[in-house]
Amino acid sequence: MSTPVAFITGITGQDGSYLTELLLQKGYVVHGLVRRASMFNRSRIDHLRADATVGAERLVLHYGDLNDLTSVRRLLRKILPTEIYHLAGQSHVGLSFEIPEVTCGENGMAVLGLLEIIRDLGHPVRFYHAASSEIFGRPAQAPQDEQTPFNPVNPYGAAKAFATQLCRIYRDSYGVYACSGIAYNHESPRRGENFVTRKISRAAARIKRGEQRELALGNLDARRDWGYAPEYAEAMWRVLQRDQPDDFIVATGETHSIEDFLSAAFGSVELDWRKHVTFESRFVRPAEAWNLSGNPAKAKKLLGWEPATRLPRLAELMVRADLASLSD
Ligand code: G4F
Repeated sequence: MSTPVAFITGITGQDGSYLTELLLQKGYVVHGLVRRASMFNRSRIDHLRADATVGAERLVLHYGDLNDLTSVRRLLRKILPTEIYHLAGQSHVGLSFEIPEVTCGENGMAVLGLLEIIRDLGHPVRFYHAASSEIFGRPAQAPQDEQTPFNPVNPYGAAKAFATQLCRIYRDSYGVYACSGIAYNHESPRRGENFVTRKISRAAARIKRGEQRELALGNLDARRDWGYAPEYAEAMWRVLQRDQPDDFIVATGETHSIEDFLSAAFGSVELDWRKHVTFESRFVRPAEAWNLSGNPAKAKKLLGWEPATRLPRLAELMVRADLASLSD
């Protein structure tokens, strides 16, 4: 069997880095798209680039941008990957209210552009689209499954809903192998510092070490279905290993409030979060999604995928990693 070749957009992000580790372990050659910036932002994959057992020919980075799909088309024609994982794009929901055009361009129109490239490629390739629970916004039913109607409440969710529907359309109309993994929140020590879980784990560690006193947050009543990111990277890979393309909910099925996460994180270092958390209105969004909890039954049945890590363990492992990085 020939060596599988993956192309990952968003390779330097949390999910991209875990997926790259997984695919390299499985013997893939991995090509990653990297956006040029004046500062390097590759810390999540530096350990892989430094790993002599991986080698420059098995992990190849290319400069490119979702706003320049002609260059992406050229790259894909040259690389001819067997699998494309599209993980890149503005991923902060709150920020999507501030920069809606960038958000919709990167999370919506870029997917359309990639589907068009794949349609013309003349080479069999499987496409994974990183969809989100935000497509459901304020759903009428909980938990949600693959049939739940879309009802996004922010520009990010609207762009993801548009892209998810386009994957279905290209699959049904042109036979493109395109799948959406409808992932609920997934966290890890590699999570960006402006997402609520990492903000909390970092603050708990810093407060414990005497480096911070307070943590300013927005809406504490919000509830989320939080899983562990490396397990979600495994689900992404499994989605593309089936003969027929399809969409899958990737979730734990359990929801918790921000207060629950605070209790677990601060409690793991014997701190009382109520003594440290303050409210800041700028972190409250113009509209909040609610009722988001995913039913992963289809992924369990057809992919053999099941989440293992949940709260409070998830919060504890994040705090422990932040404490360790503070003592480095
Ligand atoms: O951590 P968050 O910013 O994640 P959010 O908005 O749920 O989005 C994440 O998960 C989605 C999957 O369901 C992804 F599609 C998306 O790309 C991203 O990865 O916020 C979680 C909740 C929200 O309800 C927010 O209002 O936490 C609340 N929150 C309260 N205080 C805060 C804060 N969120 C942030 N980021 N910062 C706060 O200070």
